Amino acid sequence: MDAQHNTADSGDTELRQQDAAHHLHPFTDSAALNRRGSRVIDRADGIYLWDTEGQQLIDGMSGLWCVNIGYGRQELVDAASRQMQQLPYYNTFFQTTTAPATRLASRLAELTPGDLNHIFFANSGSEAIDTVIRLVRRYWEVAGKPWRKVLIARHNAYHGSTIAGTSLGGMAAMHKQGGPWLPGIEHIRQPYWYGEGGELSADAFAREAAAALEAKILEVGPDNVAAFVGEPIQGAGGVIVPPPGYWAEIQRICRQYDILLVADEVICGFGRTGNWFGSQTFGIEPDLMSMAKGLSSGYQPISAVAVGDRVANALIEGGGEFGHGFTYSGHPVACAVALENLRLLEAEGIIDRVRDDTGPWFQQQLRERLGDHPLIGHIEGVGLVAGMALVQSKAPKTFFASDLDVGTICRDHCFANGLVMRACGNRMVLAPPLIITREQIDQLLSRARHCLDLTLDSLRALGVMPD
Ligand code: PXG
Repeated sequence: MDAQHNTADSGDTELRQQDAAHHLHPFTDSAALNRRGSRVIDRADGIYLWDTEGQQLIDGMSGLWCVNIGYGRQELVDAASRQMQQLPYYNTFFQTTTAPATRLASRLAELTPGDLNHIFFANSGSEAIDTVIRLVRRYWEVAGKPWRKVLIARHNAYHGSTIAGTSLGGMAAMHKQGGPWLPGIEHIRQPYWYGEGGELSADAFAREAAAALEAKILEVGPDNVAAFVGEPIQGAGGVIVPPPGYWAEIQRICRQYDILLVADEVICGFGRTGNWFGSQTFGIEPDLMSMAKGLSSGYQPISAVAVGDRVANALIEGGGEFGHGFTYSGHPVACAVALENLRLLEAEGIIDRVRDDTGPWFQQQLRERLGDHPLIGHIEGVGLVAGMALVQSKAPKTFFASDLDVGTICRDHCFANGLVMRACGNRMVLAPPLIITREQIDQLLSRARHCLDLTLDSLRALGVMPD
């Protein structure tokens, strides 16, 4: 697991030394990384990556859930280059705008569901989440209920890693480092049926998991709650797909208590689930929506918050100056690239194909080809995103002890054998670029099956699985 990369005669030795000496990586145990040396990713095309040692990898994670359109699109390079030549930067603070920022706001207003007609730009998903918190609290001040401050989110949710994003997210490991966290944030249980549903049917569990929201609202006091925030599918939490009925019930409860509903679409947005947004897949109409990643397919850092008429009009008509924004809000190069990305996603029918063809094929093949593997307890997913629970035994359902790091063992086999598949605890997740073909899905799943076999061998060698 901790094998050195073959650095002996590679030209990367110096790069690895510099990396170990000077580069602090995100979400990384630097000591462990530096013992082993970074893998240097060098180039990419379509769904494939190559490292500097010449190994080809299928990128089963679209980078970090973001390269929806795949690598190597010259159109996006050209859009950036044109914009950089014409106007590399101007801000949107001083009663100014740029054509790409305004056009992108207008396009997003068209694409987003319901009356999400107003767009605030930022640069990352975390900043979009900070913006959501500032917007909803400001909204209630302007609406004459400044005591409505509390945001409710879920355990095992991921909403970024700024102070606000970490506070709102429900990642226990993150909360253990560097608090105190933002006050006025509450968490409820996640809708993880396979892991936490016990003997309940999916329907009954959906009702019970949603009822936790109502219970929390009553505990906090309905008039103190500003908003509920949730990912349509929890991505970094391991691809937790809520059982049918959950989201409808969450929306009903929010409406009943007049609580703003926020969908964090940073992963689900831009085709991942077979519609433009996960909210459409789950039939909800949020009051606000955060988005990033697939907005530019990762070719530029950009994020946005779509704001519905109710909140936006209150702020526009009664809010005066909103004291929030970033130097690069609406960066013209990022907006130009995002516009071109959205144009291509639509013009090439990429999202329709995920909904009607490659998404269903991926889901069906996953179950058919991996479902019977001794390590796979359960597979859940929609479109081109899926999560698989690794289990010690299927019946009775027995999860691995978390300190075994079974997910990491599997991930390392994948990396060594030409596949990027991410581990979230003891769940393996896949979210390949949306341009993946049926043949490439077959190739991906063959590699995944092989790596699961290698993981089983490793676990047998450790005496954790029977021979
Ligand atoms: N919301 C959601 C739903 C996300 O998935 C963010 C907000 C924050 O976005 P930024 O751009 O600030 O990273 C995310 C990001 C992983 C992983 O390993 C997931 C994310 C980021 C980094 C790693 O699964 N999601």
